[in-house]
Amino acid sequence: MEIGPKLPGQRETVLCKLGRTPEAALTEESRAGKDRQPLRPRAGRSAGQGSRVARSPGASPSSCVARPLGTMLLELPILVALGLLQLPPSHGQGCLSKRQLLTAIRQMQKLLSTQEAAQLQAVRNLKKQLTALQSSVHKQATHSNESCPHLAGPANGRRLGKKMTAGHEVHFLCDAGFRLVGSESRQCQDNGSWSGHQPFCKSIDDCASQPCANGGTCVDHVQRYTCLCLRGWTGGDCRSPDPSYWVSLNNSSFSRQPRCAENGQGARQCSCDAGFQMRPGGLCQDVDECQLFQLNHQTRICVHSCINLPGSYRCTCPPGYLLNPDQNTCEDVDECSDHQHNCSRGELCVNVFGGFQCVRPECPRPRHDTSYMKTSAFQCERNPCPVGSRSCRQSANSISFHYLPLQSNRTVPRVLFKMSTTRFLGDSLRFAIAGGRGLAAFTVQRSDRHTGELVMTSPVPGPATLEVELEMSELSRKVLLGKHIFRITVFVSPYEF
Ligand SMILES: [Ca+2]
Ligand SMILES: [Ca+2]
Repeated sequence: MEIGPKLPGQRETVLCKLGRTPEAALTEESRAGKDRQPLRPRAGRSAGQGSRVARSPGASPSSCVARPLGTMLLELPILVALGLLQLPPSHGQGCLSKRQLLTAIRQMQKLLSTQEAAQLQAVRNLKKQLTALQSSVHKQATHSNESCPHLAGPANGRRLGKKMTAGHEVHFLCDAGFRLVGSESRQCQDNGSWSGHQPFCKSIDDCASQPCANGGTCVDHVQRYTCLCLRGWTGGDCRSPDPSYWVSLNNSSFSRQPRCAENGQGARQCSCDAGFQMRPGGLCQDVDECQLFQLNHQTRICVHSCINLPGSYRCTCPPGYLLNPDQNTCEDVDECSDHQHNCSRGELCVNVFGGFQCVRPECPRPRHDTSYMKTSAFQCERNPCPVGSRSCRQSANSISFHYLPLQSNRTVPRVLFKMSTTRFLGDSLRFAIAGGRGLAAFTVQRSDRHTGELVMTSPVPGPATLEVELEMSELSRKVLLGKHIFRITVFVSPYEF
C-alpha cells in the first residue's frame, strides 16, 4: 500500500522512543492491518479492474463508478494521519507514555477498519454496476439482431425449435425408416443467415445388408424389404429350397463344364467347382451329398430331410420347426408365445414339439356331496364337505393339470414328473397311478420320503397322446388325511426332435 504525504514534526516526536521513523511505523502498521484483514488487497484489485473498464472506449458508465473509489484510496493515508493528530497532548518530555501510545494505535486500527469497510462497500457497488452494465450491453446486442428467414422441416421429418432470431438453434429429425442427410441443427447467426445446410430425410435402405440369399432380388420398402426368390427357393430370405423343384430337375442341371486352363508347357488342366467332381467324359457332375451321407444313420447330415442341390445340399425341417443356424438341426416354433395359435377363448395354448395343443382343464362335475371349484388355470380345489359325508371326505382335496411335450422315442428310463406337498401334516405319503391311457409305458417310484416320480420305462413312438392320473395320499397312523390328484397329459411329437 502506498504511504501518504509526510506529516508535521509532531509525528516524529510521538514515535521517537520506539526508535522508528513515523513512515516505518506507519508502513508496519499498514502491513499489520493488511495481514489481519485480507479483504483489502482484493478491494485494490477490483479498483484496478474498474480503472481498466473506465479507460476502454464506449464504456462511460463504469468510469463514473471507478472514480470515487480511486479517490477514497488516495484519501486513506490522510485520514490515518488525521488520527495521529488527534492523539492526546504529550507530558513532560514531549514523548507519549506507553498507554497513550496503545490508545493511539487502537484509534489508528479503528480508523483503518472503518476505511476498510468503506472500501469493501465501494467495491461491492462497483461490481454491481459492472454486472448491470454487462447485462445491458448483452440485451442491446440481442435486440439489435435481425430474424433469420423461415426454415421448414424436411419431408418425412420435422423441425424442432420455433425461434428464428439470432443466437437461436433449430434441430431436425427424420421419421422412422429415414435417416437425416445434412446439418442436424442450424443456428440463426448475427448477420441474419442460418449456419449449416438444409438437411433432407433419406429412406433407409433395408436391402443394404443383402438379406436375400440364393440369388434372390431385394425390394426395399419403408422399414422393410421383400425378396423375389429364384426358382427352387422360398421363404422370406429365399433360404428354403423348394423340394418339388430340385427333385424334378433332370440330371443335366447337376452337371457343368469344367474350368480349363493351359499351363506353360501347353498342357491343358481342367478342374470342377466346389461340390462337383470330374466324371468320365470330362464333365463335372454334382456330388449328391444326401445320397452319400443322409441314408446312413451314422453319417446323417440332416436331422430331418436333405435336398441335393447343384454344388451343395440343404437340410429342411417339417412344418412347426425352423432350421437352426447350424443348418442341419431343427428347432420347434413356440406358437403359444409367438401368438401363432388358434386356440379359442377359454382354452389354453400348450406348446409341443412340432406344433401346439389347445387345452381346457375342467374340474369334475358335482357328484353326490362332492364339488370342486377352479382356483387357478390349472388347479381345482374341493369345496367344504357337508357334515357326516364320508364319500366327500375320501375324494381328492385338489386336482391339478399338467401338460408335458415329449419327442418321439425318447431314451428310457426317464423321469417325466415329480410330485410332493408343501403342507405335510401326516406321517407318510403314498404315491400311485390311479388311472389313465397308455399306462404300460409308465411307473411311479419314490425318490425320497416326501417325493414321488412318474417314470417312463419304455420308449413311446409319436405321434401319441398319453394320459396318467397320479394320486398322492397323505396318511397319519394309516388314516387318510387328504388326497391330491395330478392329471398328466403327455404329447409325443412325430419326430425325434
Ligand atoms: Ca449336391
Ligand atoms: Ca411348437
